[in-house]
Amino acid sequence: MSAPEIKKSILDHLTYSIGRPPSLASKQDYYKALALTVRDRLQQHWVETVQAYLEQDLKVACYLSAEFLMGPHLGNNLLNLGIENEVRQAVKEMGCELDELLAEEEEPGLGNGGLGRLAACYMDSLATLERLALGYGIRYEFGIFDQEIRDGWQCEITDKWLRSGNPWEIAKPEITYYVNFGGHTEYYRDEAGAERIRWVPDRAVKGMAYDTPIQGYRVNTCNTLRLWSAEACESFDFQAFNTGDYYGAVDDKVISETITKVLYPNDEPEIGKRLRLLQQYFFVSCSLQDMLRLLDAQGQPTQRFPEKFAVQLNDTHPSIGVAELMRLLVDERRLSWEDAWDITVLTFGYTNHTLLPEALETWPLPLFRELLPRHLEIIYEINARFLASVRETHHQDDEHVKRLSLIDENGEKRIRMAHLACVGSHAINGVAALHSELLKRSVLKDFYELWPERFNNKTNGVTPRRFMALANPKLSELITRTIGDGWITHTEELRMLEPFSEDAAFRKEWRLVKQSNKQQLADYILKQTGIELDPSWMFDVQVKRIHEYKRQHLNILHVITLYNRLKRDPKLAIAPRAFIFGGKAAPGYFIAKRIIKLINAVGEVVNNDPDVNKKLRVAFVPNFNVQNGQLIYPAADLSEQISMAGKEASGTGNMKFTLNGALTIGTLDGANVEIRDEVGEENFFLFGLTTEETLRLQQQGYRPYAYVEGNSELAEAIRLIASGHFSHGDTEVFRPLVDNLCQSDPFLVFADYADYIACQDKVAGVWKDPENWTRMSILNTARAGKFSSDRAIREYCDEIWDVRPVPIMIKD
Ligand code: 26R
Repeated sequence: MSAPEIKKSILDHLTYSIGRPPSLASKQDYYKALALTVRDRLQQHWVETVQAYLEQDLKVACYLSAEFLMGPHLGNNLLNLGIENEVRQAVKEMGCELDELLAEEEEPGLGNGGLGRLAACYMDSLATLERLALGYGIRYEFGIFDQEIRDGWQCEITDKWLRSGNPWEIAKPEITYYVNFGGHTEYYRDEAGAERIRWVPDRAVKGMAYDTPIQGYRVNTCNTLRLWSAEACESFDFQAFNTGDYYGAVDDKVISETITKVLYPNDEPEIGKRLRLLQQYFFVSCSLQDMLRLLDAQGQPTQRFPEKFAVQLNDTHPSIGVAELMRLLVDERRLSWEDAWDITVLTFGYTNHTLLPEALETWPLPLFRELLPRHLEIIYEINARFLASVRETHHQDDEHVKRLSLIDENGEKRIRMAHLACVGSHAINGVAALHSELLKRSVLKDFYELWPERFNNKTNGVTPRRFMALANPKLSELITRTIGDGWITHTEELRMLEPFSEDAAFRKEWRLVKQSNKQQLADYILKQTGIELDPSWMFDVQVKRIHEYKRQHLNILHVITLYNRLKRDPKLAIAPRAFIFGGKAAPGYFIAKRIIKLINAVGEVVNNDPDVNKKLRVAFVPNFNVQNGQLIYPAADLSEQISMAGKEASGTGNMKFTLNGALTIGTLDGANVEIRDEVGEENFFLFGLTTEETLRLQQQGYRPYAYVEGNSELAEAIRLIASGHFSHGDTEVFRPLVDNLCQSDPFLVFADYADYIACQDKVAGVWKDPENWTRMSILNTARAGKFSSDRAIREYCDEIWDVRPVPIMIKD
């Protein structure tokens, strides 16, 4: 692919695909023409990959996820194809800057946070490791909302990511499936006279596939992300139309198309949201039907399903798949229950992503019966057989059996989706070593005792392509110049950087890169917020969803503490710091929204007070997403990973920061534990209670106010918030937050405050010695290789899925 060829292709697309002469084409037109040019290159790999799959007897990894937070495609595809320089040259000759065209892309934000981004990283690694894979999900018309900050408050704006079209997807109108809802079930006799059950639904929706190519890094493998969009079966209800009810006639269309309208912006369950259950069943049914069709297309018998597909459930959101596969096999393909069940359990694996008991999905039984009456029966049958075997072979008492049941009978009856996922899967994993241990001890204890062999750990990882090579080109160039470019696909090679931490010239270059990344972020923040940051200051960063358990308020208490120290003694020598926050709150999460307001309120006071603003600044980056994340991670000096121990399943932002050379201040939570093990305790700022200590403290009866009474700096900080100091005298706005902390403090902010502040003081001390800080920074990057999603995906492929590499040959 030479620059002239690329140029010609772009011009052709302008004319033939977009229909604009170059003289009239806008930046968006050029972006689209370029995207189509790149897509053409992917297409060849794509066709060959599908071909290989159809011709050879291969197993495919199917990743079922309600969320895929892909981020912009163009830059990543240029990187993976290795044609960035040629493209830059080509567009320059047409009077465009590549960076401007890259900025034209609306990022597909089809996810909330960690879980959706993990799915995207895994798709990248699967293709790069040349494993055949299909990502199955939902093509939401509106992804995660755009966040604006007005007067310090979060405002949610609809994410119209498709408004200018999407050049990366290809609609496949021939790949459609019917998905039924509602109605009832009945007995009937089949041709052989056997009594069977059938589902007589009262509504159907059509699901149509939209495919997006997922190109591996410098390989020919190009996998598919297949997202389902709901359409009405018939665009008109002719019955209603003929009886004169014109508007009633389009009603069904309107209802069915709402199924894939919008991503639920919660990472907390909103009890019993009917549309969410519809979404889950819709995409899972389409996906399983698609797999069966692929099996048929290859002339394979149904029995071979588990040899052809490994289906991973990304949390419980797709776990209805267990019942749906049973229905497809027993009702539609007429397999015996026993055969169908063997296939199902061999097929599925289940990944758990949260320990928060309130986040474990359950569905009210009446809702389930109304929408999926046949699935409810199937779940009853699975449950009956499961509990009978438990009673028989494990001699469990009634209490135990109740705890294991797929139905929660305490109060209003509900289906426990995590239990369905466990029973229907041969492998169950957590996403960090600590998390997997805690799963076995807490929420899934009873299942662990039943089937210890099903439990395993798969520590999360992130793709070094997007989050280093693409996001941090300067650091990547320095690393590659020093140790070669093997690290991009073999991150363990980053270890070769270790000796360079003792090389003063290398350290200087390392610092210059960080400095330049910080300047870029400062420019962005100035443009977005009007807040000026000095890139020579320490950039202390916390970006992630806003959640009480993640404790952004602990961070802001540190800011207030420093503010108070400086107000008391304006000459106090403290290392200047910019506190950078970013993240979205679920629109209905009252406390989280107030935490955002508090951060901005403290920022307003700090940034405008000449006594302190030469040493402290606070910025809240609006609309944290994949795109600006790529600017933020490379610019951080300090990464805040301060969740209450035992609450963060893994975290993946923590890994992105470490790979980019930030030092971490963190608790022993999630993957922080493993990050510290890898980089060395001397290169990690640890504070806070351990999981065991938090449990003990809460058992003993935690009294948060005692910590306020025992710590004058904490008392002063809380008093200041309550007094209206940061809210123009308004003593109401932060009252719910202050009361919550003083009275219950469910995530032990106060209990960890003193240790956090002491640790931050240590951070400030280390920062004073830039050579040492740089040394530590280099060692963090050098030892972060474990946290590549390539390592994680290799483990999934080898230990759960049995999916082997398949090099794709390109035939000319
Ligand atoms: C029930 C439903 C509304 C729901 C509950 C919980 C939806 C979403 C969630 C959030 C969970 C599943 C989640 O995103 N977990 C995150 O997964 C990441 C990837 O494994 C982890 O890094 C992160 O620690 C964890 O919070």
